[in-house]
Amino acid sequence: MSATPVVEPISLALGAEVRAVDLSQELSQETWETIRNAFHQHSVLIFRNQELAVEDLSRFARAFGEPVIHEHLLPFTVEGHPECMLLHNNAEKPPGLNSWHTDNSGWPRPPLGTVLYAKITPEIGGDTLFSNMYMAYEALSRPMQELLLGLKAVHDVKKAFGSDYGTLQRNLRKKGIDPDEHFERYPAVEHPLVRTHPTTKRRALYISGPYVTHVSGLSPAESRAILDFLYRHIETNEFIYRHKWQRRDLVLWDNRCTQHLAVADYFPRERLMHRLNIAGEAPFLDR
Ligand SMILES: O=C(O)CCC(=O)C(=O)O
Ligand SMILES: [Fe+2]
Repeated sequence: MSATPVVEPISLALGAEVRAVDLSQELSQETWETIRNAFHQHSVLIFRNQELAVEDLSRFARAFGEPVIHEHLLPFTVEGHPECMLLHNNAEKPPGLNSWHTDNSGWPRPPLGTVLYAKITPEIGGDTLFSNMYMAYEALSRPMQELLLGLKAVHDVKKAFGSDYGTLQRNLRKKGIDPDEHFERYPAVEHPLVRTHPTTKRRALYISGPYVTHVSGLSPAESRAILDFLYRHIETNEFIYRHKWQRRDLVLWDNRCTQHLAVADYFPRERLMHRLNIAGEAPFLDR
């Protein structure tokens, strides 16, 4: 029998720490319900000091949905666990991710959530920032909300894995995968700029800088102006929680209503994370 977890908000924007739970153990249905409810309420969950094997991480992810196996990331997964990616940076592999995004928005059905587990953390640096996209939407004026509700953005995997993700490109080439050829197979997709969260039913702003090429139906100048405004808007301090990692932290975030940014400030120190994506559905807007 597991004790009832304690859920404590960790910032006014989003995020809660979940205490008194050991994720290496079998948890009761009630405990999972508490965790799932906390996830929907706080969008980012933090579990400190968890000693977890890859099997434990997979079981955790499965409590929310099916773990995603990414073809292009197979060379960077734990052997025997194609669902568990390795994010490893050190003196030979400088950190590359350094921009706000929501994961894999260039796919028709982006993952609903991501699990990140800290194996090795630099003594200082390597924080991850999270921004609340419900707040970002709700803070807009009514006319701006009305405008965005009628718009869709084009998300393209080829854009994300071009210039913005130079490190991944290089690493793929090292593994014998030609990124241009590989990503040619993925057509660009259109997603609403504002999406309804399928569980909470709340509306959230849905953009992702590395993937978005333009807003459909606008002139290039209009699209640029709206996107520039929104990219600045999501960086509003009041929407943000900044996570300082400790070894054995597990963080789960909701890609449907948050964005995140991994600060690439710790070179040449080492940072190693285990990462899983949880399958999601096509973004939609209920009007
Ligand atoms: O390494 C991090 O803190 C987050 C990296 C990231 O963007 C991700 O895992 O999706
Ligand atoms: Fe990410």
